[in-house]
Amino acid sequence: MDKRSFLKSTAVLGAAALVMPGMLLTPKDAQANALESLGKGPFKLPKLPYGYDAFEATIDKQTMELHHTGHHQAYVDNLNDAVKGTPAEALTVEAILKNIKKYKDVVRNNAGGHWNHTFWWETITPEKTTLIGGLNDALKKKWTSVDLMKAEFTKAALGQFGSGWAWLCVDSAKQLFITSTPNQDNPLMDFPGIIKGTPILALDVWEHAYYLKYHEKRRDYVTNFWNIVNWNVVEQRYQEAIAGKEKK
Ligand code: MN3
Repeated sequence: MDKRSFLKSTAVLGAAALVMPGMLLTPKDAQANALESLGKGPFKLPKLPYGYDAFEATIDKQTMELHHTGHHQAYVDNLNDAVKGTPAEALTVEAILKNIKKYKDVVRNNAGGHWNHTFWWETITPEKTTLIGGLNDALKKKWTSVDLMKAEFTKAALGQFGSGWAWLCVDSAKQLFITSTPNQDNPLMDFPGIIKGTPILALDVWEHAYYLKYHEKRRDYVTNFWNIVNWNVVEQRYQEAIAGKEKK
């Protein structure tokens, strides 16, 4: 290949690598987008405390990377766009969620998406953690055994038709309960149809969270999820919830 045709083919490849709307992002494109959008509004994509390949046995690297730099980044960007020039720009996500009825659907979907994913990254860990302490006792008191709690949670995760989330929460009477929400709704939202509570554990059951590895087998994904739960974080959230501490 001479220099001219080399340059020509490189230019064609360069054009093909541009991200067009609706195209499936490669991890590299998604990362470039993520870097480019940093600092463009009050809401930021959190850095993860582990590598994208940290969960290979449960969640593959490509899914982790696209989920973080593609999907979560999009919720952050869309939320920043949606609140631009409004008083919500100065609020925390929690404050927006608490009064979500005041906002348009675009804020609800993207504030929910941003909060839910931030919560989700903190819910999982590649390190082995053990369920001990006050939450362990409370789960057994409520469900007789931790396995029965997991069974009810799995039912909620599988029963959520289409995209959504399954949640383990603490209610205002400090009691544990399990629920699910569609789309990017969550139990912090003051919205008709949502059972309100303080989430302590969540599972993303959107297909984007598991489809590359599990395809239609959502049950296998839910079963494997228990291997990566960060019980230290879930215990801490439980203790804060029963102490009445919540983020403003
Ligand atoms: Mn997701």
